[in-house]
Amino acid sequence: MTTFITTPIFYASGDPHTGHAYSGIIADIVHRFRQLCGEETILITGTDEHGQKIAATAQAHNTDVATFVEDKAADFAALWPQLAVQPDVIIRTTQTEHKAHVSKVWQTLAGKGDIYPGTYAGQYCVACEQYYPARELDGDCCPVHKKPVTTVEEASYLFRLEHYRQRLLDYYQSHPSLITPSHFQDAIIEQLKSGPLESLSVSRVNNAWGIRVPNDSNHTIYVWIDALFSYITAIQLSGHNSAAIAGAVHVLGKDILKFHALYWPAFLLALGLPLPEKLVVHGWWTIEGEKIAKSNPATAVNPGVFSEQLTADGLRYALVRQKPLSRDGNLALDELKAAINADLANNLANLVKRNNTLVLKHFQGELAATTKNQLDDECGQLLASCGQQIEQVIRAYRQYELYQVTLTLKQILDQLNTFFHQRAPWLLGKGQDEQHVASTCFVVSNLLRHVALCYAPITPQLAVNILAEQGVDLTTAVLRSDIELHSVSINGAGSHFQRLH
Ligand code: ME8
Repeated sequence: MTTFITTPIFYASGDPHTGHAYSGIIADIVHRFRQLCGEETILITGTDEHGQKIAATAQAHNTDVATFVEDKAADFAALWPQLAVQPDVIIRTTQTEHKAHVSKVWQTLAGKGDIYPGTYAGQYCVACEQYYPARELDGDCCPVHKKPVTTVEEASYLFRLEHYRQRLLDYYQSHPSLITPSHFQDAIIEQLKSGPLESLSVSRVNNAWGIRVPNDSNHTIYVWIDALFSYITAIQLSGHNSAAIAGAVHVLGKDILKFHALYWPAFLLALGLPLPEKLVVHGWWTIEGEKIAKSNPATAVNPGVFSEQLTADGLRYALVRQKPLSRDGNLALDELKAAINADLANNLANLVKRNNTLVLKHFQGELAATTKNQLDDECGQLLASCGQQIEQVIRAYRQYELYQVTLTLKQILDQLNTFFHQRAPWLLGKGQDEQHVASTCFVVSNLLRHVALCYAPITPQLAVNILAEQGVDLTTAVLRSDIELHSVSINGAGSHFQRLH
């Protein structure tokens, strides 16, 4: 079965920032990990290009809205290569195929009576493109943007969310790890248990920039219906049918949990479609304590700038190394640099270079295969302990615990460095015999090959370079949890990661 890893589709109302980059990087890491395990995955990202907010922003820039979203979509598309994020499908909600798909979805839902005409009155935040119940407001302000909401009462089509409440509850209760981390799932279950769900307003009368409601051109379809179904449009564009949504892993920020955990599965149930495999929910990055947001220019640094300063590998690594996925974290450049220098430059790249230099110098790059039984006890112990830790790394990847992945990889490298120093293979002929040195470098080389594979989803370029020196092609390599001991053939000893200043 194909797995579809998705990022949120980002509003084409501003420049990409590091919060967007983070979602893209997480999704790309999951995608690369699964591919490395031999699974078939497709990475989907895109831009959310309709709605009142985008039309107003384009107007404020004195730009025609179609041109405005075209430019923003191009900015997002240009960002991904700078971050080594490799999407297979970039979906735009202004695409013809998508608009036709959403109209069809609407007709099906309206035909079943799940969508019906009515009126809606409530407190609306234009920046979020959503109504807020009074209990979620911060005074009279939106809890996300901290800006006053507007009271809106207007004709609207409504979606009968309550009709699906029990089925949603049953589904979540019988699939306890659908949302990770689990406390987000607990919160959704509580909300589903707490009483009837209000019907959801799913059209707007005062917004011309959107997909028209079929047979009622006064209304446009609510941007969130439009946006969520882009996941399925993208699946269709990749040659699969809508039911393949069952294999979706949605990566998203906690700000948009409700849309993905309540509305999205309700729409899917209404259409008789299966529900996604997983929601991976992450926390927010702040800069000097302020949430990174396009509405706050001081925080909205282009992630391409960070990538230039830290390298794409460095930025990717630091973002997953600095905090557990679901927590919020503060982005401080000097802290990121310190972690990158300690872990990637010193602990990993430096060890690779020292080991490879010795193998080239003393063994012409070649070390014959040896079985575990032929190795001394110290080597055996190291292999056993690193083997267990590599299993932990793979398990953590599978559970989307990328922070744990980096911690365990760091522990492995600490062990490898300690082993290398204690065995002092550079003292060949000065106290260390050839057998001792050969087995030291043999074990270290083999473990570094596994370690580089484990790093590959996070730091792809660094992994490619390290593996190339062992003659391994990352595109055909498969990550397995058991340690295989191969003969070693080293063809270089480059400096793969320069310290950052
Ligand atoms: O919500 N830290 O788009 P959006 C971490 N179009 N991640 C952040 C972040 C931060 N400070 N700020 C934003 C939308 N993000 C809708 C989505 S999906 C069908 C429609 C990330 O441009 C995070 O993933 O406002 C968040 O959920 C997303 O960007 C919001 O992007």
